[in-house]
Amino acid sequence: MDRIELRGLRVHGRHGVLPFERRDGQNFLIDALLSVDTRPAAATDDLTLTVDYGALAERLAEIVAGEPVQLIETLAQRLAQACLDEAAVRRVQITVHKPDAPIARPFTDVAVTITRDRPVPVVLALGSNLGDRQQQLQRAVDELAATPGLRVTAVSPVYETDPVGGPEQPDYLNAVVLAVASRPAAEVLDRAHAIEAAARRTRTVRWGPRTLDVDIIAYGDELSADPVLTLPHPRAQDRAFVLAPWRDLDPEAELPGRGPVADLLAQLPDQGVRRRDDVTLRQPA
Ligand code: A4P
Ligand code: MG
Repeated sequence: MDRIELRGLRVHGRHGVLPFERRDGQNFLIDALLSVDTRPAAATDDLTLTVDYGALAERLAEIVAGEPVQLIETLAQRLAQACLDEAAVRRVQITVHKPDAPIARPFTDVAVTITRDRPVPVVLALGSNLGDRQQQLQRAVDELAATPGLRVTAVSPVYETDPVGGPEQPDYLNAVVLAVASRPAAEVLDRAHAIEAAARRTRTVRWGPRTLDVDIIAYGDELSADPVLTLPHPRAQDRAFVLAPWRDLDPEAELPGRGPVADLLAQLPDQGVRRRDDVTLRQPA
């Protein structure tokens, strides 16, 4: 990811715990390091596709000069949020320096640095054809929802589906989960693997396919050919057991680089996917 760096933005503010800090104020120095994909802007020479650092500096200065807070941690969080409000910013690192802080010893600087990621919409597909299928899927939903940095926003209807590929095996239950991630795709994949591993540990019958499969169908509009994490999932467009529940949740959904989910689904032959309205998954609060 490319970076845009704004360093040493100096602004007078009144943040701090002590009364004289509120009364007299002091200078704060701000570093904002923005991760931005600058290629669309570079290809078109269009400022609106990147970050206008002049405008952003003004916005950050307003926050530093504005409502006083006690902690530079709080100030850093507000500044990070303002940077993420810029559509092109994927990740931001903010450092707030307070070189005149009330410290009773000679010192050169005191600072807080935080890193924040833009929340990214994620589509996950769940499948199970072994053991208590509904319970495996529910557990996967619960564990995804309990994952720090991942917020589950919707859980699809459940489909009973003919197996696609592989040896002869029982029918699957499949569902799709929509979430918002504030951590990188690779960490979401690690978590998906950990949830699969946990399900495998409770397996009672040692045969055939899977108690639980958790695939990442899409992570924002990211495209990746990496075999460890291919985005979008390389077989999603061929699979009614992924597209049908996803379409139920979001009729306008698009598979990045491949087009509208409803259109992709309409082009597929009948794959034997039956919606099971008698089987529902709970979305944890
Ligand atoms: N990997 C790469 N990209 C991704 C991604 N976007 N999401 C890598 C998840 N994993 C991804 O996956 C194999 C490797 O793919 C991993 O190391 C991962 O880093 P796996 O889950 O360990 O193995 P798998 O799922 O058995 O292999 P594969 O080829 O991914 O199988 P599929 O494609 O997931 O198919 N029929 C019905 N009706 N319903 C089903 O749910 N599922 C499968 C499994 C077959 N037929 C089915 C169903
Ligand atoms: Mg898989």
